[in-house]
Amino acid sequence: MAPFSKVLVANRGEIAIRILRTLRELGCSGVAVYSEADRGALHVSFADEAYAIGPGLPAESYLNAERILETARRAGAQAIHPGYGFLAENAEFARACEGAGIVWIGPPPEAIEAMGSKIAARERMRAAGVPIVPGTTEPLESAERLVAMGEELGWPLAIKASAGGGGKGLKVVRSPEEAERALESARREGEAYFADATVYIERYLEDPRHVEVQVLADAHGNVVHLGERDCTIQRRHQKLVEETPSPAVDAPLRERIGRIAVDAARAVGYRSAGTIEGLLSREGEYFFLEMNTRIQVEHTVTELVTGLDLVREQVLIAAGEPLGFGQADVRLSGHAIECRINAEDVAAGFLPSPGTITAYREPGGAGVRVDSGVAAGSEISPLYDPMIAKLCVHGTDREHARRRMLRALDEFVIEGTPTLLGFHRALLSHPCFVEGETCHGLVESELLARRAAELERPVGAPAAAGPPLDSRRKEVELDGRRFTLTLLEPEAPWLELARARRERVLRGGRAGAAADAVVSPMQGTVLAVEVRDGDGVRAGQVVCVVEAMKMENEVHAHRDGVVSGLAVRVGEPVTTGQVICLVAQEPVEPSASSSALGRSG
Ligand code: MV4
Repeated sequence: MAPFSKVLVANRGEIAIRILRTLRELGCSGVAVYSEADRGALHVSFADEAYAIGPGLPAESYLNAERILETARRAGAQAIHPGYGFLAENAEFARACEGAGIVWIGPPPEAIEAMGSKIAARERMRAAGVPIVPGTTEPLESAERLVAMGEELGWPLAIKASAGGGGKGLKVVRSPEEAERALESARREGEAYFADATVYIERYLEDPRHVEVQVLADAHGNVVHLGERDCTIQRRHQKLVEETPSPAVDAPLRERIGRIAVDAARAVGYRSAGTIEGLLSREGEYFFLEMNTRIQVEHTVTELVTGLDLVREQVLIAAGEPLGFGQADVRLSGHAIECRINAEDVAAGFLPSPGTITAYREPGGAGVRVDSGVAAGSEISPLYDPMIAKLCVHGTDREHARRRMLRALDEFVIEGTPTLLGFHRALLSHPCFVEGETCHGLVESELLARRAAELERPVGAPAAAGPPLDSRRKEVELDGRRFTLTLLEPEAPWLELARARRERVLRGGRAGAAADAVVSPMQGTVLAVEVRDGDGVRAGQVVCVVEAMKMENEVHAHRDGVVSGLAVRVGEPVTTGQVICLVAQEPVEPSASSSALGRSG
């Protein structure tokens, strides 16, 4: 018997498809919804029925609670699965579903709320005996209090937004001098993104691992954990690679953090699939960070080592069924790794690069799983997350899985937009990853970006250096044996011009001033301007703060000098490559060199 006759999936892309697949296996009819921009999207054709939820801003369609509920009623759906993002952690929507007699395939709204405020969640966990990172469990009111906490706990400290999560709004404060400015910035960010300037303090742990524990809880008081996922490899709090088991967790530690996760879930009366996020310090201490009250992007690696279908478990739990197994039945087998294949340009600082996928072929074979929402001809829209696919592999041990991932990355063909395929090839073959270290700093490094660019090219194509050559590959048979030839021909003359123009744009567009120009590395809005014309600045000093992708990004002076031509104001938009100001190196007389920059302090 199917647990529900019909279920609406309030999401798009790979996760909508992933949920629709499970619904099909369960014998439930699957209903898709789609925005105007997603009329031709793949998830629509995976469903038994599909409904438009435009008009309105396409990005906001999947956030339109009323419209989605109305669609569920119209379609006769008995339940709604929210996937991740959008309405997944919206307690009000969960309540509205239940109020409308539609089953919410997710946790109780009270559990979402309890974990929504990070400060309240910390207090709740502390009271339940769950270890939290040392710091405050009430709002931070002043820079003086921050300085006092630094004296008590030791520097550095972390300031975090109570309404945030996933590291959004995290500021590191390394000394009392930085307190005021960091607090101001953290508050501004909290206000801008969550309409809540409430912040709190934690001791800042150096070089920690991000280790999270998957839990499942049913409506009958059964709670089990399914082991951990190591998500240490991230960039600007965006996870890039996840794996299980963690290279830093052995069986006794797994049992300990598993128990912590089960305690945390019980403390908020949890039900459904959820994740306890934590930090594992170099000394082996484990601290609760926050709980994700949803199915996560990286749940797939847990599925590979447990053999479970977590979405199936969510649906059955929502239908009131008890878990069909206990903790002792959970067997973790082998090692799984996930690489997120995003449409991002590593060379341009992981800039999202929407566009049309012109060619697409997924890898396959033993131990390979691809979850994707695209095919050849699909548009990667600038309105949504630029993730093209999740590439997961399963092997007998970590090294087996790593090599299998490298093989699968080589099989993956995606053309039309830059992707992270080259980045993952570079990262997974780096000794740091091979050794299972934290790789902090490596992800951002110029070295890896260069290596990634080399590995993005088709196999056999020349790297940089030498005269520009256009390469084309050709399959030939020579005396009955197959060869792949790489034809190296001079590139078309216009390509040189196009490249020169691109470089000019990147430098700020004004040839003479190019070396002086501080340019915006991204499109966004100016949140703060920290310098004035005539100011002396040091290399690395903050010139302005640009908000993009809901994150604050500091734009720094690239060298010592004096500011002129300041061309931005608070609240104004800036585009990628736009000149923010010039930092000219003044002719410095030998005797006056130490005072030439006097005003920068
Ligand atoms: C921290 C931290 C150090 N100390 N909190 C939080 C969410 C996650 N996305 C990053 N977070 C961090 N919180 C304290 N008190 C360092 C990070 C962090 C991090 C942690 C593990 C692995 C990679 C990381 C990358 C950046 C920041």
